[in-house]
Amino acid sequence: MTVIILRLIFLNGDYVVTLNDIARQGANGAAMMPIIQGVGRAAIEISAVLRGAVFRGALGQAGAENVQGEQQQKLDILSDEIFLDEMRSTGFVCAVGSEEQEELLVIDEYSGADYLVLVDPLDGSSNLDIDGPVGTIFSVVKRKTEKSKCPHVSDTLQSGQSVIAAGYVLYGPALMLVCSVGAGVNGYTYNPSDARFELSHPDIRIPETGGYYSVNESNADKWLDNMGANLERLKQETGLGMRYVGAMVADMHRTLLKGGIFLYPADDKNTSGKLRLLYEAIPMGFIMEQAGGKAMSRDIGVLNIEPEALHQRVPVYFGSEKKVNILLGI
Ligand code: P6P
Repeated sequence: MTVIILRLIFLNGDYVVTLNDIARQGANGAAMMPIIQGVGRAAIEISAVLRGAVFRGALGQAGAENVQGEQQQKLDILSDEIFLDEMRSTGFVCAVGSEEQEELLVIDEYSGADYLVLVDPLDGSSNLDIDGPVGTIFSVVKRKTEKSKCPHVSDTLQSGQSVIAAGYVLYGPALMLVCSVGAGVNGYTYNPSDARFELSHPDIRIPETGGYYSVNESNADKWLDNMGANLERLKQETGLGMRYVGAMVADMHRTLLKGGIFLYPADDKNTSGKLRLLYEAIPMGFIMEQAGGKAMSRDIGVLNIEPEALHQRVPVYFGSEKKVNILLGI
């Protein structure tokens, strides 16, 4: 209490809520706060690298493919390294499963720690060359293997029901960190004058009305699961406008704040969908449901899918419950 009083004195009476407040949220806040603080440090470092990238020739492709068969951007690799380093610095993470790494990355110095983090370090990185928004997506699960044993990829194969914390960083005009430890969703914006994240969007709830539908409609003629007809029904019944950035974090953040629906259906090229279950669909689905929305994948809640592989892909339909139900005809 003394610390708070001192702050009130020195910050002309305004008590500022920072990421430290997470320690008071729900049953898992105290355990998750150090890890989310680590995500915040990584976000600040990655943001600085992105803003100076053009001057250091760091934009563009790295000349290698990731396990997804996608061209890696130089900044994908650098962001992955920064994120891993900050997870190591927390002392609470034993391993990281990353979009940019084929295998699970064990943090040797902390292989006995309790938690694993799944991450897409730089989501939507194809937007970088046009100075578009990109993001980092993460989720945290507790290990299943004994602490005396080496963490194993099977530790990551847990459904969204086992997620302890999840969230995303949005590198936009402002630097934002939106996260949940299972007690609702809060948005924090980096305040450069105080050099820290401060609560800017308390208790985010997806609006039931309004918003947009957000999908890459150029794939419509290839969609599976009758999604072409389903989307036409949604458009007819709701009259929603369309917005699409091509970076999941930006499209989902707009859906969360303005309402509507984000979808990436399976198609005859990506018959299981394009987005990755463990470090895109589950964390973003967790956030969507914590914000009062609905997160489906075909006919099952995305948080109920039992993962079978680290880089498994799934179709996603995430948004306000009413819009998801209209899309799926339920
Ligand atoms: P498309 C970015 O590459 C990503 O993984 C997501 O961030 C985004 O939602 C999706 O792919 C965009 O895919 O095929 O529309 O470019």
